[in-house]
Amino acid sequence: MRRAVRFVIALVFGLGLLTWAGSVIVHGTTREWFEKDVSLRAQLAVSGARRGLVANWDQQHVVELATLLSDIAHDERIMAVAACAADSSLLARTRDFPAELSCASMGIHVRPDPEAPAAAWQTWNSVVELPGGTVHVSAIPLLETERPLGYLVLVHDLSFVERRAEQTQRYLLLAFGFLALAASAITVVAARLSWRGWSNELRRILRSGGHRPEFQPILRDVHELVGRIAAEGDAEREGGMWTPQRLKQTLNRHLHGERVVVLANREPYVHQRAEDGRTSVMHPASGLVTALEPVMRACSGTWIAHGSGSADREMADRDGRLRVPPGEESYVLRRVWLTPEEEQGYYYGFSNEGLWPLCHIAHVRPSFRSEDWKHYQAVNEKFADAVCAEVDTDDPIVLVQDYHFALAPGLIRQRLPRATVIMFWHIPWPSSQRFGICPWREELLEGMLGSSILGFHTQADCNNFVGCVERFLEARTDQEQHAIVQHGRSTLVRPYPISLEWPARWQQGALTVEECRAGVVGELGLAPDALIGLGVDRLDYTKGIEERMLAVERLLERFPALRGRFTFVQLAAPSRTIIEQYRQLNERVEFVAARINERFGKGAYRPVVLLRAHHEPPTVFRYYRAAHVCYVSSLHDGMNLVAKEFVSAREDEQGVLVLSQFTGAARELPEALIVNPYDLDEASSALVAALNMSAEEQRDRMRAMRAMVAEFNVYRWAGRMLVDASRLRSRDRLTGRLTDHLMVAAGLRP
Ligand code: ADQ
Repeated sequence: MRRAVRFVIALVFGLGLLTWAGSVIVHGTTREWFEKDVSLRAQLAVSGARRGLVANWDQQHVVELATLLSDIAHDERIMAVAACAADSSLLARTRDFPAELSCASMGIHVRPDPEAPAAAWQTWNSVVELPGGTVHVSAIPLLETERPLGYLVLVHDLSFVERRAEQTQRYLLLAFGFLALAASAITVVAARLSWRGWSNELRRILRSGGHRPEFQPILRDVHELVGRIAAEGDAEREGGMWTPQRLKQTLNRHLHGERVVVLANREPYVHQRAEDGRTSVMHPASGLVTALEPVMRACSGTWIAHGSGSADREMADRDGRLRVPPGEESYVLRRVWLTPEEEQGYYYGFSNEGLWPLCHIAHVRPSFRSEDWKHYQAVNEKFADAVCAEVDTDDPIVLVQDYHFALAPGLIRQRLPRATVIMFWHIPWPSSQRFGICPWREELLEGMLGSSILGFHTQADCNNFVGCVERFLEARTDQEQHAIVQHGRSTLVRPYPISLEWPARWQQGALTVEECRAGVVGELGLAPDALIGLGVDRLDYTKGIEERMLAVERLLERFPALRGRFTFVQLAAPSRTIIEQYRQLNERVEFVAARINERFGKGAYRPVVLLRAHHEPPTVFRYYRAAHVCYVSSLHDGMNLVAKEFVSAREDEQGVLVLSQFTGAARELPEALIVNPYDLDEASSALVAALNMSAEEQRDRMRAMRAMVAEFNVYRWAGRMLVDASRLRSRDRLTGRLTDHLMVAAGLRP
């Protein structure tokens, strides 16, 4: 309270000072305006009477002249008027003309040089202090064609100007005073109603109401909620970069350090047995793993996934568990085993031949088979059971990942009604028209609405999802909360654009850009001054690899100077190779690469180097650093982390990103050269522009993109979802408690 009083006193004093300064300025200004006004009126009065004045302007007509002057003086503000001849003798004057003023004293101002021509005569205005008060005097020449007849002196009473200025000043003081009081009052009220003030106030109320024992449990929850909201406000205000430590703190602060359970099809570490019998660990080529693994290292908990590696079973315990990352062991990997039939139906069939093409506009027709659907349902059940086996509370936090598990949120909700389920959909969500072709569209939507929070990369994906729910389900959309309400439960639908850890783990101890480039040049047998283009993808038809090759072909057609100098290196990890469309893509990409090499290759020079293999992250990182330009040409992509990885690898602030407009990343990285990958002329123009771009422009663009990826990194992505989840948990706990108490009070529950 004392602080508030001090603040108000300071505010009033400050505003008072301002008011005083303001009123002085306003007084001067209003007075100036009034004087200008008076001068103008004098001019008008003279010109109105001009004809009569000219006709009677001599000693013979002094009576008529005096009458004319009296007429002019009828204006309430003109005190007196005098007519002076050209030689400054008095012709006539009104009765009240001040004796202190004479024609001679005015004349020298009207005609400073008596020899000067008539045109040089000038009107003179001045404020004069007289014993009776301040007056304004205007001496206005009277000319007849070019002949100066003399001048009129008009005396204005200025006391009204003073009166007006004082009145204005008074109103102004009043207005400022009122404003000061209102601002103080609003500030005090706002301060008291701010989060902190509000929470303190509520705490005070709670303390005073806390003597009733039946309210103790609910009050405890309200206390906790209020405290948490205040803490969240503090955290938001803290701002700054999201780091693993901050994510961990967020988890501790908001979720009491609860363990997070991740459910994803892909495991972060795959154990493979080579032909020579040795076991190795592989990091799969997957955007989901790239993003989520650093989050799990920061949060700890359990990652449940399909154990797909040939040596996975022997590296895990009886229950399929092991601690990872190897050597660091900060979280548990729980492997779930699938039969070949389950893998075929759930993974290759329904997920990758049905949902994947359904969600991507890449001109591949989705296939929906009921046997695949049955496997999909059964595997979702199996994983939901695994989640329940891994959790140690009845309200765990479960992060369900991607299109392989659309049914899992609903199944987990059935088993653990109080769980907080966050589902993140890593690929685009189609329009309702497109989604409508799926025979099990309602079941999929119902399953997903088992989530507490449903996240997509972009707002457009969220809108499409909400559109599908509105079209195919009976559910209410809560526009304000961005939520869907069904069966009395609500699911928040929000965009959380995914990103990378920052700085990249592989940066530590990495070779310099020059060393990386020299290494790649040597390895691939390129010319020392070679210009290197780069593509990095799973071999997937959504990534537009074929279109990328065609753009390179067009580039070499249009710009012959690049032949022999430009090489495009494509790292392509084989993916889903048992699916026919993927096999066909593989062949087409190989065919186009071979054709380009045949057309433009010469001697040892090959314009396209196709490295069809999985590469471990440090190798991919080395290629990013070696490249002059990285081309991401997806036909449709939820986000695309390759674009962000290229940016994160270039702390030298050089290198150009050419990016498809059909990626989620294009919305976040407008400094890339954004292209339509289907338009080969546009894409090849962008490639040549990238290769010719000045070092300064490269630096400016790369710097802006790096700032973006650094700030909106993957810790922030996870942190925002977890903070939203903690708010929901607090709210649900509170409403749950409240319902319990009301039921007890109504005698419906003992
Ligand atoms: P993906 O379709 O897997 O991800 P993307 O985001 O580009 O696509 O991530 C690919 C990852 O695989 C990158 O980390 C990349 O380094 C790695 N990779 C690619 N080729 C490789 C190779 N030859 N060898 C080794 N590693 C390779 C899905 C969605 C995306 C979304 C992510 C994350 O399709 O739109 O960005 O999930 O949500």
